[in-house]
Amino acid sequence: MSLNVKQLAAEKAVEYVKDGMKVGLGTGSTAYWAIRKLGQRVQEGLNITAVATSRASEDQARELGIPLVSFGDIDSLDLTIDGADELDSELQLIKGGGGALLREKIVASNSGRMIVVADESKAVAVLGKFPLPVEVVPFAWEWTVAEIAKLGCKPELRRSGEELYKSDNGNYIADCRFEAIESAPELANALQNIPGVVEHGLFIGIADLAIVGKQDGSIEVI
Ligand code: ABF
Repeated sequence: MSLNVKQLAAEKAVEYVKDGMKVGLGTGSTAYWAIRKLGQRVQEGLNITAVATSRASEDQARELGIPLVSFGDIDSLDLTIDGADELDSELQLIKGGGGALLREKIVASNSGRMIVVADESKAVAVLGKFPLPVEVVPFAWEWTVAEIAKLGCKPELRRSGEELYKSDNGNYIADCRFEAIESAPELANALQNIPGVVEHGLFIGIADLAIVGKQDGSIEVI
């Protein structure tokens, strides 16, 4: 049976959670294992409060008895643990494959620390093979997507069966294939300047640590 490297990385990250912390819960199949482990620690007596980055993570946390608070109750978080679609050696990330990039960025940006949990397939030399998710408002999305394409990618609007996919915030997601992103900060800046772009999945200067699980059972900390 192959090793569950996502679980390996996620459970290591949960060791950073201490009593009394306010914790951001990520989204995706790696963050799932972190939430599961946190739930176990809460049942053993760990005292934390949490906010979630998606409805799915919120539901999982609630089922496990992790105390959830609303954003108005706290002004920041101590630590967020979340997955990524790609990460490089400078801790620049592509996120949003799960569609929760906007909420994930708000939560991570308001955290004292962000720990990324991933398996080794996510660690790359150059970002961009994974199509960069860009959240756009439905109004005039065709024009917004045409502007994004001018930055050198092939955007495709994400679908969910027959329908266009809608994020938890009611927006569309354009998955933008760049192949190789030479300067993530420049691209981030250009995307932010396009009206209609709500947020993009480049996380720059946000992550503090990445815990990468490997198939040989080891863990790399970046
Ligand atoms: C979220 O889940 C994302 O931003 C990213 O898209 C995804 C990673 O998922 P997984 O851990 O399932 O590969 O964290």
